[in-house]
Amino acid sequence: MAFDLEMIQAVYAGMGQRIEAARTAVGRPLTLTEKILYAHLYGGNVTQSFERGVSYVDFAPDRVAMQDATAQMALLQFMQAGKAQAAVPSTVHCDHLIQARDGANEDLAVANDENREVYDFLASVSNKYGIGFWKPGAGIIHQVVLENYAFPGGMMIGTDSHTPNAGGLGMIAIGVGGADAVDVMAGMAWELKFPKVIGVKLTGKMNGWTSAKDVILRVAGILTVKGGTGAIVEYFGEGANNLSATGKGTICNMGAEIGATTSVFSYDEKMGDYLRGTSRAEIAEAAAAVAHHLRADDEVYANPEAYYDQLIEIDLNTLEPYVNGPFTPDAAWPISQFAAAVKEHGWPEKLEVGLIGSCTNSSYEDITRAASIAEQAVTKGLTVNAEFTVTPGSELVRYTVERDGLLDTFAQMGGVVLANACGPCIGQWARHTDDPKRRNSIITSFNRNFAKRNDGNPNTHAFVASPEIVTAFAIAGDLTFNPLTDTLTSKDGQQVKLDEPRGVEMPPQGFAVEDAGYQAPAEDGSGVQVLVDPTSDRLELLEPFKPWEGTDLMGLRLLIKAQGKCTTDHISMAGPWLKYRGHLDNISNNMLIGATNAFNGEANKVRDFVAQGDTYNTVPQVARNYKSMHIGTVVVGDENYGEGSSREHAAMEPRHLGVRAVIVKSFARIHETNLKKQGMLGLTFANKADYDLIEEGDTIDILGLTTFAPGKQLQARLHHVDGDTDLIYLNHTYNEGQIEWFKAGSALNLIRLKEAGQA
Ligand code: MIC
Ligand code: SF4
Repeated sequence: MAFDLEMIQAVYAGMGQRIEAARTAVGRPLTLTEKILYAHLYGGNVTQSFERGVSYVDFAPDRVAMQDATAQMALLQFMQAGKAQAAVPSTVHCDHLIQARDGANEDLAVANDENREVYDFLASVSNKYGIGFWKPGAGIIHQVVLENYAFPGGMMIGTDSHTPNAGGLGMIAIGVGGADAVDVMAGMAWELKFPKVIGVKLTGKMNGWTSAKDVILRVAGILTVKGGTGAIVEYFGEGANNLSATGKGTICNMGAEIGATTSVFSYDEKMGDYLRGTSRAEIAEAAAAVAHHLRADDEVYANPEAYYDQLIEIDLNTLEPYVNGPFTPDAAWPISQFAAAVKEHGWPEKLEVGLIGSCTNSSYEDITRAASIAEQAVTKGLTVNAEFTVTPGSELVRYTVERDGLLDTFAQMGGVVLANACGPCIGQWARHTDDPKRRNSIITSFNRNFAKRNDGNPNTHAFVASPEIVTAFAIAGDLTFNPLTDTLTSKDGQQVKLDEPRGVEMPPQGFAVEDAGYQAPAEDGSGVQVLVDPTSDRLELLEPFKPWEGTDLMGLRLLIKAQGKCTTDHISMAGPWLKYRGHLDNISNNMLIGATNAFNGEANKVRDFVAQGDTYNTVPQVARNYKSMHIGTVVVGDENYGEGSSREHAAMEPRHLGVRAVIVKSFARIHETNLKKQGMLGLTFANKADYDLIEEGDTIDILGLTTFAPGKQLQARLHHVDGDTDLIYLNHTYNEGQIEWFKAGSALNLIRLKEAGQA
């Protein structure tokens, strides 16, 4: 599992000169984001300055990480690229496919059995292409990356939207779709629009019940789910230096929920502590030696308004704990106002389950703080009124907290320890309930709370908070409880108050683990066979998508006009569907089944205009019907379409089922790129009000494609059922290279043509 010290030293050795060149090119002091980005230009030399929010830039990330649910598609694509080895250090992490039901050991055994074919596939592809493989049970990708691979000033991409977690160790870590990972593993440039930079200045020091999680819950309330789009969030100020590296990780992790490209902290002693504590003292030393490169220039901190595109200030002294939700992570309630909000909105007051852990909140510090509350359930003689689960982020953390007696503490309050995996966070939760449709409330220390995400029940109101707040709520079993001010009645009738949480950043006896779960790849993988059974329902080799036909697209059918929130969970649901992540045709049966049809307010019920008798059917079925008649389709959507996950299935499924264009009011970054990579048209209404012109039964022509060019609008002609037509204008963000992807049918088609010397 050895981290790559030489690679890291090489990054540091080149940094000074590149940053100096960047400062000259840009002509002003640099933010930390700019330093790291300019130090990672593809080709190395800094010869020009780039405009934030405008220039497309080629980067050379240091690493790639993939989790099992996205790695399947990423590696199926990589296998088509014709390379012998991954060009940069890369890892695969088996974390998403383990279903939480009875507890860690039982659930892991079931997962190993049920997913054997997929795990064997991932292990053998990894072995063949020089990719490190973390077995099921080793932990959640982002926690394992933080413990082993993240380093200050580095740059990585990961096929998961919470990859930014590594910003806690000062890394620019960006969530992408699998096709992007293929570029980097193939040794090609990875392209990103040079981001804007949002500064968040943290002053003061947290106290009492407030934790790092509350910083990001508050920021989410300020910026909303789309406020970070196209930007990197850079945290600084004395308050930042007081936060543990893992606390910083929590903040960066959940930056995904505001749409940020990533989030990052500058190097400080807390990062040094964490690196030393996780057996990487050499990196701490190397980083300390270049610490001036691992922070913004002094002028930036002295006058932040002048250098950041937007500035937010948060005073940690007065920051309250937050509870965010339900159904969206940016509905932020300070704890002092939460009970009133619960009453006012009529959310179910009884709390049924509290769930802690996940990639967001699994550190030693998190566990100790939560345990200090759990302990009081016993010492103060309290009844625990909700179910309680713990998902450790990694085997390293789990082993260590078990050794230190903390898991026992949770067990004593009735907690169930689940496998080191995503579990309930991604709907891998066989929730014990008598009625899967009941209105109910749960609270988690995870990051997302979209409808149906955890247990598939649209009536589950999921709230997000810190682990210690979740634990306190689980004891109370009541959402109107405020642990800071309210008392609970003990078993012997006393009114008792919970003491403030106490945490320990790093284990006093150090981390320990018996088997971390890592498998190194073969030195020479050329002889390794990767087998995919042609009859498998879990894995399917990919067929290249067809290139563009060279004409405008005439007579497309409107498949669905989606209304309101349409996240990747709505477009390609997770939970039970995760098992088809390596089989494009099978997983396509979940396409857009969660999206609300604007014409009838229902999910997964759209009109089929070519079926016998003009009927309604499910979205995938209607798409298949049009496809079988060679009729292309269009999906129309609302704001921030495709928010949430990096899963490229949300782009590949529509591509596979014949959707040609996705036209929306606005996109989330990763999803927009995923559409482009798969050869789709991802377009936005030039005039957002034109969304209202789209009528049920429309056929749509997409015009202007023969002169498709960067910055030049396309048009759509809408043919309504009553014979009327409308001509509307569509914006796009395709650059020259991306237009080539569209023409070739996908980015991968272009790579393949290039490998074969035909492009
Ligand atoms: C998520 O949190 O939504 C996931 C599941 O980790 C996804 C990745 C996936 O869909 O496989 C993400 O965040 O990118
Ligand atoms: Fe896993 Fe949840 Fe983290 Fe996504 S957010 S990586 S599903 S734990």
